[in-house]
Amino acid sequence: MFHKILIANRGEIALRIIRACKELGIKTVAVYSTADSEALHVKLADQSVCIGLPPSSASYLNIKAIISAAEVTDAEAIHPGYGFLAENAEFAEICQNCGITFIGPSPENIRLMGDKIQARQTVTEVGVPILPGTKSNVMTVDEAQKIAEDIGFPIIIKATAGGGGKGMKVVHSPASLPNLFATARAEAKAAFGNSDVYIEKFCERPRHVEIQILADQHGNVIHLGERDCSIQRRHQKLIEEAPCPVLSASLRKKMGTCAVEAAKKVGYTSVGTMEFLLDQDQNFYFMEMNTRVQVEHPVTEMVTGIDIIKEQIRSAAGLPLRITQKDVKISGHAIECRINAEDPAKFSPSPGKIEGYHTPGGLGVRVDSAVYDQYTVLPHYDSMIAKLIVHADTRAEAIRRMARALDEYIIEGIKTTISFHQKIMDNKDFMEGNVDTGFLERLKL
Ligand code: MV4
Repeated sequence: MFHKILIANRGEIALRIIRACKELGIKTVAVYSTADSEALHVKLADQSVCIGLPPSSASYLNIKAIISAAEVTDAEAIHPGYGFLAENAEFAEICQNCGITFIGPSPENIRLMGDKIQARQTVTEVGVPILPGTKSNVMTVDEAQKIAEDIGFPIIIKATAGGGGKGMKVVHSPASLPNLFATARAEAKAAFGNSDVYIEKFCERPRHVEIQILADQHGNVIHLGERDCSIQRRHQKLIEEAPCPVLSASLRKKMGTCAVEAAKKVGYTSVGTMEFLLDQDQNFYFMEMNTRVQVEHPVTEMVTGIDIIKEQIRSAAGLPLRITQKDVKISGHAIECRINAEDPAKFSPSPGKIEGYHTPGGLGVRVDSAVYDQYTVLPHYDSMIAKLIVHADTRAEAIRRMARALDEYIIEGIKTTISFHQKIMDNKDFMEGNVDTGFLERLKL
C-alpha cells in the first residue's frame, strides 16, 4: 500500500479522498492555489504545497507544478478526483513516466473512452446495445443529411472528443440540419479543440441510468448497481439516486453484466461508470464511459456499504478486490442533492462569504462538503459547495428524510439551491419516480 498520496484537487472531493487515506493509514499532500490558502482540504491534509495562481489553468491544471509537488513531498501516487486532470490521458502518462502512480485507469483506457466513437465501437463488440448511429466521424452536411435520412429524424449530433452533453445538437428536420451541423462542429472545436462529430438516433424522454464499475489489476471486475441521474439542468446533474426507481432486478443484472463485460474487454483496472439511456419502453443504450470517480458516487456507497474511494486506492496499489459480485447487496434507497452557491431562480453563480452555517444531521444523513462558517466561496471554481446525501429503507422515506435535512440546512450570506431541492422533494412526479432527463425543462418552478 502507498505511504503518501498527493490529491490533485480541491473542495469536497479532496476532503473525501483525504478521509479515505486517513482510514487506510496513508499520509496526504494537498495542493492549492493562492486563493485556496484557507480551504479545508489544506487544513485537513498532512502536508500542503501551493501550486499557482487562482485560475485553474495556473494551478489545479498545472501539470508541472503538481508533479513537482509530488516529487518534493515524496508522494508515491496522485489522486485526481473528478474534473480538472481526472480524465487527462497525457497527465496519467506523465505520472507513469515520473514513477508516480496515477490513481485511475491506464492512459490507454482514458484515451479510448475519451473518443466516443471508439467507445461505442468497443462496447458493441461485447454485445452492449447502442442507438443506431455512425461508425465514424461525419465530415460534411451532405453526408449528415444522408445518414439522418437513413436513421430517421430526430437525430442528435455529438462531439467525438466530447461528453457530458457539451456541443450536442438535436435535429428534428432536414431543413434545420445544415445550421445545427455547422454549430455543433464549431462548438466541438471551441470546447475540445477538435471539430469531429458523429450522429445518433435521438432517444426521446430517456432516463439517465449509469452503472458503477469496480475493477482491479488482476482481471476482477464487478458492478455496484446503478444510479438514476435524470434530474439535470443543462447537462448539470442536480439530484441523483440509487437504485433507479423503475429498474427491475433482471434489467439491473442485464445492464450490470453489459457494463462489466465492456470493462473486461478493455482491461479496465479502476473505478468507472458506464452511462446508459433508458427509454420509455425499458430499452437501454450505452452512451459513454466516465473513467473517473464521479460526484454522485456516495449514493452507491450508501446502498452498498462499499467505500468506493478506498477500493479505488487499493486497486491502484495492486491489491485485489475484496468483494465479489455476489457480495454486493443493494439495501434501501439513497438520494443526493447537489447544493450549489447559485441563485436558484437563474442557476447563476452566487459566490461570497458564508455568514452563518449549520449542517443537518441525524440517522441516515451525510454531508460531503468543504465549506464552513465564515468561509468565502470563490468565483474561480465550480459552484457546488456541498452534497447532501440521505439513506433510508424506502424511496418514500428517503425523500421525506431529504426534505427534513434540507429544512435543517442553514447557509447564510450567499444564495444556494437548497430551496430548489425543497420544491423537487415536494413534487408529485418526482415522488412517483415519474421523471426523465427533460423533467426540469418542462417544470416551471
Ligand atoms: C442522447 C440523448 C438522446 N438520444 N443521445 C446528454 C449527456 C450525454 N452523456 C448524452 N446526452 C444525451 N444523449 C441520444 N442518442 C439525450 C441526452 C440528454 C441527456 C442525457 C442524460 C441526461 C440528461 C440529458 C439531457 C439532455 C439530453
